Amino acid sequence: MTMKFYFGRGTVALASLIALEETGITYEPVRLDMAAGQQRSPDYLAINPKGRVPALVTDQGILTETPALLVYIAQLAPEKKLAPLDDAFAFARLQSFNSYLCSTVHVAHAHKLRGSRWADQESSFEDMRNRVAGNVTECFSLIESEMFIGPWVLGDQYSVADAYLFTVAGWLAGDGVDVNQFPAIADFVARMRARPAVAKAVALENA
Ligand SMILES: N[C@@H](CCC(=O)N[C@@H](CS)C(=O)NCC(=O)O)C(=O)O
Repeated sequence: MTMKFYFGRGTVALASLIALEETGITYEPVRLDMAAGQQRSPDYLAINPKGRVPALVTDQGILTETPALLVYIAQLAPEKKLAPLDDAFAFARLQSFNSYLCSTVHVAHAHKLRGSRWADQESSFEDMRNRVAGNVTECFSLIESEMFIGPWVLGDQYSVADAYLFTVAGWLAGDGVDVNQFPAIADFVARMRARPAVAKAVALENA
């Protein structure tokens, strides 16, 4: 069975889309119209009851959550070395990095447009929006100074964590944060754009 990958424009699903393109595996990309709320349609909720992207439909079942998808995709093509599969410590570092993006950086960013997840009053949304640039800056300062080894996230070996960092870094401008205050990340983003798999994934997002 050909895997189906559900994604939306401008979402975290770009990370898994890049990873899929890096593997060269055959899959069917399905783009949802997020602005029209297609992620909450009954048809899609039957695939992912969370009403979010990404979702990957495999012959064993459906996978959601970016950190899980990324290591799964890496393991589908071990010869591409998209994760340090035979080094327990390095693999844990990959998971640590991806978990930080998922549970802290993405959540900090989501306070800009998705305040209704946490509060009801318009004044609360404004309060949350006002914290986004500062919180995201704090996260990226830590990534730049402590977590990112270079030239890639884990050092010399390119991995799925790079696809994830590239995706989340793509939200900086919209969050009111200038990527150029993080020189290593700005250089990383430019090098990522030059990768054919990244260009293909970005084109699929915008097609
Ligand atoms: N923890 C999930 C988060 C997925 C998520 O929040 N996706 C957003 C797009 S970036 C979404 O589908 N939002 C749709 C909505 O909230 O209606 C992951 O990392 O995959």
